[in-house]
Amino acid sequence: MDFAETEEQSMIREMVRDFAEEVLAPTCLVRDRDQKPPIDEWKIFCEYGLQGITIPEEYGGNPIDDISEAIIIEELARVDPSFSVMFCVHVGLCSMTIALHGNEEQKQRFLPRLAAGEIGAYSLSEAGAGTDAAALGCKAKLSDDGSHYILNGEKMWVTNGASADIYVLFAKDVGHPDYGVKKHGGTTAFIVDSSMEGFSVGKKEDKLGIRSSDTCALLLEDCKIPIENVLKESGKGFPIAMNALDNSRIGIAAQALGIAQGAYESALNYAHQREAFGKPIAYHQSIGNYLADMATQTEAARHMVYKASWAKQRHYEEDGPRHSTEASMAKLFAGDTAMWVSERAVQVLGGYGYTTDFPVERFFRDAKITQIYEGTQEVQRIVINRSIAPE
Ligand code: COS
Repeated sequence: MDFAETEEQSMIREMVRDFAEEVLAPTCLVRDRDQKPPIDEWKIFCEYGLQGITIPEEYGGNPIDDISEAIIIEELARVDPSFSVMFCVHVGLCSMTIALHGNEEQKQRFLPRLAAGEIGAYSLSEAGAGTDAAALGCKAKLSDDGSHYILNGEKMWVTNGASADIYVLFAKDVGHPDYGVKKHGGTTAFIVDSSMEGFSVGKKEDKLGIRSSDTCALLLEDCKIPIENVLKESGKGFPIAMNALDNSRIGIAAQALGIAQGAYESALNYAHQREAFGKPIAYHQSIGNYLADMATQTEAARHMVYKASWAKQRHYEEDGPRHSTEASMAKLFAGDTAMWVSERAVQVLGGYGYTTDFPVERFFRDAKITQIYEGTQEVQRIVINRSIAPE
C-alpha cells in the first residue's frame, strides 16, 4: 500500500492551488455576497484543460486518474467551495454520465462541447423528490410520431442551473410499461440543451452558503426533446441516476475535505499570529488541542476520500465491485468533518471568526451544504446500512 502522491498528482495539486489562490481568492468574497456565479473564473480555468478530465481523448477530453480528480476538487474548495461544486457537477454528474451511458452519436454531439468549456449540470431532484429520488413527478410523453418526448414539470436544486448549457435531466416516461407499477418505473435520463423549446430556468435560490454557485429551479413546459437525446433507453434512468450519485458523492466528499483544510489553515495561521497572555494562542493548551483535533479529523477524511476515489477507479477500469459504500462513507465522514472543523475554526478566531474579515465564516456557512446535497447524511447511512446488513 503506497500512500504517497504520484509526481503527476503533486503537480496537479500545485497547479490548481496556484489557480485558486491567484484567480479565485481575490473575487470569492464579493461573488459570495452578490451571489454571482464564477463564469469569468471558469473561462480562465478552462485554459488548463481540466474541465475535460472525465471525457475520453477522442471526444476532446483529457482523462486523469480518480485521485487526481479528488485533489482538484479539494484544492478548489480549500479556497472557493462554490467554484469546486461547479466543477464537480460539470465533470462528474454531467460529462461522466454522458461518457459512461451515451451512445456514439450522443458522445460525439455533446462531449466535445463539454470538453471545450460549455457548462454541464444534472437535474434529478424535485420539490417532492429529494431523498426519495424514485418519487419523481416530472412527466415525459412520447409524441404520436415517436420522434420526440414532451416533458412537463418542475425540477429543483439544480447546481449550475442558470449557467449550464447542457443538462442530464430525469423524468418519468408515462408510456413505459413499468410506469406506475414499479416505484421508479419509467424513469428516463434525457440530455437537455438549454436552448430547447419549452425549457427555462426558474427561481434562483437565496442560500446560506455556496452563494456564488447558482442553484435554480428548471421549468419544463411542453419541452420538446428529440428521441435521440434519451440516454440508453426509456425506463433505464434510475440506475443511471444512482450510479452518477455514487461518483459525485466522492466529489462532494472532496469538496468537504477542501473546506475543512481551508478552515483549519486559517485557524492555524491566526493562532500563531494572535497573542494573548504573552504568547501566541496556538501555544495555549485549549487552542492547541483544537488545532490537533482539526488536523487529525481532516487527515482522516482525506484518507477516506482518496480510498473512495481508488475504489471508483477500480470499479470502472478493472470491473471491480461497485463503490457505493466507500462513496457514501467518505461523504458522510468528510461532510461532518467540514462542519466540525469550520465551527472550531470560527471558535479559534473568536469575534474575528464571526466576521467577513476572515474566510472562516464563509467556510462555516459553505460546510453545511456538504451534509445535505448529493444525498443528505441520512441517505448515506441508508446506503451504508444496506451494504453492511447480513445476507
Ligand atoms: N448504482 C446502480 N444502480 C443502482 C444503485 C447504484 N448505486 N442503487 C440502486 N440501483 C438500482 C437498483 O439495483 C434497482 O434496480 P432494479 O429496479 O433493476 O432492481 C433500482 O436502482 C432501485 O433501487 P432501490 O430499490 O435501492 O431504490 P430506492 O428507491 O430504495 O433508493 C436511495 C433509495 C435513498 C438510496 C435513493 O433514492 C437515493 O440515493 N436517494 C438520494 C438521492 C439524492 O442523492 N438526491 C440529491 C442529489 S440529486 S440533484
